[in-house]
Amino acid sequence: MLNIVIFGPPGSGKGTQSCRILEKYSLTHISTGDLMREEMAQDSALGEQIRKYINKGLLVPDEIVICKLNNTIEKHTDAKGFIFDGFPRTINQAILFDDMLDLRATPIDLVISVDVAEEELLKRLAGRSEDSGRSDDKEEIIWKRIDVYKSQSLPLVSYYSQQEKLVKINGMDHVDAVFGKISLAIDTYLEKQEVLTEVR
Ligand code: B4P
Repeated sequence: MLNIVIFGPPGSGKGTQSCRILEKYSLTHISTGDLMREEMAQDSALGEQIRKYINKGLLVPDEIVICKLNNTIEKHTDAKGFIFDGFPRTINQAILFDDMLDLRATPIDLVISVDVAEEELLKRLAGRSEDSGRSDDKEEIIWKRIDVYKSQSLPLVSYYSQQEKLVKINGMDHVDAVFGKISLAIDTYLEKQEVLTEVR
């Protein structure tokens, strides 16, 4: 089982890189953003509740996100591992997630943190807004999402550094170059695990 978290501000390339990672390492992709958008698309009461947060650039309440995530993990009993895209996003989510994975004896292996400068984030998301149809890709909401990232999600960098799971990747390059750096980090981790298994 290989569990990878991909972490970063909105527009840092989490979704873009996740698609490549899952293909190369045969992982199951869980994007909490996609789970929220799927619920909104169903026009359910829960979807309406979620929409109120997303359209303001705010995080969806932890209990909603965690419930959706847990149900999705449970559907994939045959998964060789997961790429968690956009989750966790708060310290509280990270603590609950650690407990959840402890119960399954499948801890997080690596947290890949993708760093991108603010001007570049704005450029990318403004570019995406032209054809994504995403209600949260508007300039004023993008700013709010970046603020929320800084205040609520950024503390996760030290949370996972303390657990020695964090790898920082410069995401300012071309998509292929960023993926090359991420692959190197994952391969290095897997090689270390192999050596440790041989020694044991
Ligand atoms: P997400 O769906 O995670 O949205 P995101 O942060 O914008 O990332 P995304 O993966 O879509 O974009 P990417 O950086 O790949 O979350 C949306 C909302 O859902 C949140 O604001 C929140 O309200 C809610 N939510 C989700 N998870 C939650 C949680 N755990 N708790 C609470 N609420 C939660 O790409 C952006 C653009 O950049 C694309 O157009 C892409 O083509 C481009 N791009 C990517 N890499 C590039 C590169 N290297 N160079 C140039 N362009 C690049």
